[in-house]
Amino acid sequence: MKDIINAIEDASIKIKNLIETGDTGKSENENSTGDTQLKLDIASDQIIEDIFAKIPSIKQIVSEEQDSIIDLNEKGEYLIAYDPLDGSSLVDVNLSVGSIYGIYKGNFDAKSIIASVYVVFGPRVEMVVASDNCVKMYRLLSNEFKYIQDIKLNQKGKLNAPGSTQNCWAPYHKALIDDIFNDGYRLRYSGGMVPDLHQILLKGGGLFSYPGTSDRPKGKLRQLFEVFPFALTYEYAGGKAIDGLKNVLEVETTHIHDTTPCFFGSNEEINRVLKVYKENAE
Ligand code: AHM
Ligand code: MG
Repeated sequence: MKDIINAIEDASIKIKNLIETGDTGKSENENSTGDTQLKLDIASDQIIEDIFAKIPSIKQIVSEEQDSIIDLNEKGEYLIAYDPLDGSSLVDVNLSVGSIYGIYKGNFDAKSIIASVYVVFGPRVEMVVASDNCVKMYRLLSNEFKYIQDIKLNQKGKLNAPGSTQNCWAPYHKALIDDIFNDGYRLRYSGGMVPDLHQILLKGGGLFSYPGTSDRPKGKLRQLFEVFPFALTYEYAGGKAIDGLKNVLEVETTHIHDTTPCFFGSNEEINRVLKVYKENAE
């Protein structure tokens, strides 16, 4: 596993340079989800693939930016699903973005995730590794990632990050979000799930939601590349991640690009979501 973390560190230093100097324009291509790829998406995907291709312990990789799984080493132990540059459309307005990696053993599904890593590219570059039941944060200092702290969530937080388009929310979801604000929670939503979820983790707790909506009943966020890796991080930090009705790490994957509604947070906020969603389940 150490070789994979080292590879992610190397890729992140290259991606940091790409973000600082690269062209933020659109490419001619669409990815499997139908999003127009930015040149930055394609270039960061290539950086990661080239680096992972040299690691013998990696059996297969799959990227949010690719249509299918790439076989690397028959004898490799690990499968890695990654989103090379999540929130890439925020680079041109100079907001934070991130990379997300889910490390799986056996299959690309929730039951098989064993570790996850995300990297935030903001005013500072930070890497958060969830493995062996703990969450550790590192910071890029003089071109090396140095350990800074473990991350633990409180039982309850103060931040609310409600994703997607409000006019597509179910009425009970809107009522839930309104109630949370009426209890004094502060709005914190940048449109990049990496910095938004990182903020909730570091400020002790709160709620990030990306529900199923009238236009996207299964939400927007992708299971393998985005949701399962962060679900593991939140669980290991002492919080929870659900799809509304159950632990999101019980959601079945039928296709590598499947999406799911998702809620990440500290325990009190997640229990609140569960109560409302259970009362309103058909
Ligand atoms: P991307 O992978 O195309 O960058 O999309 C994922 C991003 C997440 O980072 C973020 O939470 C979400 O899309 C924001 O979507 P919305 O603007 O619908 O709230
Ligand atoms: Mg993404």
